[in-house]
Amino acid sequence: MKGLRASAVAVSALALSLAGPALRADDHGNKGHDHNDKTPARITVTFGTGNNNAQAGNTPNHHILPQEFKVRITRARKLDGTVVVVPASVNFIVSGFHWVWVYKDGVSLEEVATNIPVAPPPPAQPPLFVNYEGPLPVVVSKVFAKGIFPGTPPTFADAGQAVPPQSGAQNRTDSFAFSTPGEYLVICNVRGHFIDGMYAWVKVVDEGDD
Ligand SMILES: [Cu+2]
Repeated sequence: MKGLRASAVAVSALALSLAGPALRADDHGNKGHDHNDKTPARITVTFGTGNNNAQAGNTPNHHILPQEFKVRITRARKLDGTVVVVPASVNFIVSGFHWVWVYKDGVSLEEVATNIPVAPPPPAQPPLFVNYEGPLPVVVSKVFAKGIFPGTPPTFADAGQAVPPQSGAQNRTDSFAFSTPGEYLVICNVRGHFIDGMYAWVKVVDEGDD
């Protein structure tokens, strides 16, 4: 009986070591999925630097911070012992009127930039959005995922005006999950914001890669 118990312990220790570093308890005693000392499993990204510092043109606000970052696909154990893949997670903190679009791995900044809709002669207004999904007609979209449309009815689009009365109604979190390694271009689909440099790169790696 005693011998049986010892071998059961040995087997479970072996199972743990086979499962790899993702399932080791970290310093806090958690079965950690986060490699805080290395590439994180999740990251918080500033998408627009707030609607409380409005200024002419607002160019300084039209940025994604950081502009390049790396996140990691991890593994976790379910209660029944099954090991599952946990996507790398990017949480965009969106401030004001912005629209997160993430392109598929392989889509370049140049491709999207050269497909910004052309502005008509004044006094006509330029298009509000970039809305590039690939050469027309689009059969398979080059967009990996889109965030919340900032003009969601009934009042979202006009609730976040930067001139008084200010409102935080448009401030939100858009969370994206990446299950496949690659390099993903993120833009703000608002045309003028993208022109101001509102884009970033997400590099997604799998456990063990760097
Ligand atoms: Cu924007």
